[in-house]
Amino acid sequence: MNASLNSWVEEIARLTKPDSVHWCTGSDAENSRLIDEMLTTGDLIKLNPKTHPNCYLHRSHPSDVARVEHLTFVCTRNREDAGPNNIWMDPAEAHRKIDALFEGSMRGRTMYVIPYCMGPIESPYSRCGVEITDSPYVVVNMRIMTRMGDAALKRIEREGKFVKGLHSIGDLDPERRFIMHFPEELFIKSVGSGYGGNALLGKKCHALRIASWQARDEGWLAEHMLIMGIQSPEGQTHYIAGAFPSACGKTNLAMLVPPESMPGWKIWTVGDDICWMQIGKDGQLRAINPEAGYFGVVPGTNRKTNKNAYDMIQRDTIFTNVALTADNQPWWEGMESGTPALDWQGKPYSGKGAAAHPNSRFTVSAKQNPIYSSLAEAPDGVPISAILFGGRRREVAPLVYEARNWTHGVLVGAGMASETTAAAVGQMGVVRRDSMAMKPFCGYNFGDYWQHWLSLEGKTSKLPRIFHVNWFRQDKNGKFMWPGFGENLRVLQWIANRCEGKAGATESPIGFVPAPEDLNLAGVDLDKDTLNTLLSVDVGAWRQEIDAISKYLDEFKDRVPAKLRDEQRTVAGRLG
Ligand code: GTP
Ligand code: SPV
Ligand code: MN
Repeated sequence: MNASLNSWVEEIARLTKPDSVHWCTGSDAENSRLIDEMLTTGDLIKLNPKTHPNCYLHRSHPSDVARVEHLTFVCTRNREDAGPNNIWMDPAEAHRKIDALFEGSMRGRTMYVIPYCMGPIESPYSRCGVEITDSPYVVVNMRIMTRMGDAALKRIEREGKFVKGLHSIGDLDPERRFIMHFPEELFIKSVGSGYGGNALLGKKCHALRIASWQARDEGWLAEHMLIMGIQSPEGQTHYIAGAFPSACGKTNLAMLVPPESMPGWKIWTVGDDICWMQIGKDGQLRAINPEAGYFGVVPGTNRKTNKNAYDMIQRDTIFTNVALTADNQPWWEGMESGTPALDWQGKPYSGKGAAAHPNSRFTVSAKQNPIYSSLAEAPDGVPISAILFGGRRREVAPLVYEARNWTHGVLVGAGMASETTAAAVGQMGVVRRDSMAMKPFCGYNFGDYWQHWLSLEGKTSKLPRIFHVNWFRQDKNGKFMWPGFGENLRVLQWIANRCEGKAGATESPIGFVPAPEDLNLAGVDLDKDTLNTLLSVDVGAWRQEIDAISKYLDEFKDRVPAKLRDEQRTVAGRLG
């Protein structure tokens, strides 16, 4: 047994005073026992076994349904290292404050020790962690989302290095809820929330906030990106990584079902939320998915929007905060059949408002995905041909455009903006800057992060091309102008062809935009005017956009790379 791990576990037990300590092995028997316990306590409700075998519903506390960015801290010795993109607290003060809440917080409960590996156990790109928690819901979710248990513990014992995560649900009072990161100590402390991104510490806390810090030091990237393979009818496959903010379409794009009018095209999912990339020996940027499952947005998922996702969650799935039908089937907005009897809080559904919480989620093993890539567990990852940045923009951003070069692409990512969604507590539908979809997840100063992105250009000549996409343009009646979902493949086809130098484009002040005839639109229901609007660049609106980006860069003061500043001025100059 690893001595430092053991003494840390003992130290935490002395602080939190649990009734007992359980080291998780990840076995089936352990999982069944935890589920049975939660069925007894009411933490889980068994769903209809005839329609949804081995599926469960968890209802979280009504004040605990999403990430809490205003209660999420990055605690670095030097305040500037956390940057204006994070809320900072002095590490000593942060430890004092949060340890007071951990004091005796596990009394009467079991303390679970979860060794886990982010990434395939055998991959050199993978990194391990240990989460200590008093929540059995966290244990069963971590078992789906990570490689959890004995195999991970072996790797930890061999390597000696791991990220520490301490979690307690505390009393669930938002006044005593904090998610704290100590990147210099590889330490995470989270108290007062049982919700996914706040409590499953392997995910956003480790694989993004801590990992992004490690990645900068070690020369790689930890990103909020999907990874997918797109295979043409000729059999050529390109791997694409895409950064869209929370609840902006990563899972759906990664599991895309090709439209009937595009026979022969195939999509393969490598990952749907997090992507770790390193420059491989071949000079290519290679990506792994550090996760083993999906913690996906439920509302909107149906046979038409995403049959793969819909089919995947009919068995062996944990649902959080969905509604229930009279015969105990899960129900959510966008479901095409059934009627909700109980809302997400378990109250009789009144017919007013949403029955399922807009941020209700499914947790499911990636192995249940019908299009799980055969290379998803490859130790060396997959080579990335293109990087997509995208947001939810009802106006301004065209359907797709390509950056001129790497530096311009980094500016496109840095300047990204998107409307806020239900994935985090706060106002919805407000446009905010969300660089590389990492605003809530970058564990250090964005200025340094952009510099890190720029620096990759000096390390290889084989970097991917960079594109920006927007599926969310709206007309004056608020209707989405682009059909989205499976039809997004038409944009991916253009992107794949651009990577091969085979597709046309028109140069605009913001980059290369396809003309209508450059896209394969056979079989899509779209009128000419709508298409022209989707592919147009409104120079006036973009002047305002580049001004807004310039002001945004100002917030990062002297940490803004001069090269990024120059690039922003170049684009402003092109817009006139
Ligand atoms: P996180 O798990 O929060 O990081 O989100 P995500 O980026 O994986 O988002 P997801 O794919 O779950 O999509 C969120 C919402 O956007 C769902 O309600 C989808 O139905 C909707 N959505 C996804 N793709 C499209 C699209 O192409 N067009 C439209 N109109 N909606 C979409
Ligand atoms: C997100 O909010 O981007 C998610 C869900 O993927 S959570 O794991 O809660 O962060
Ligand atoms: Mn996410």
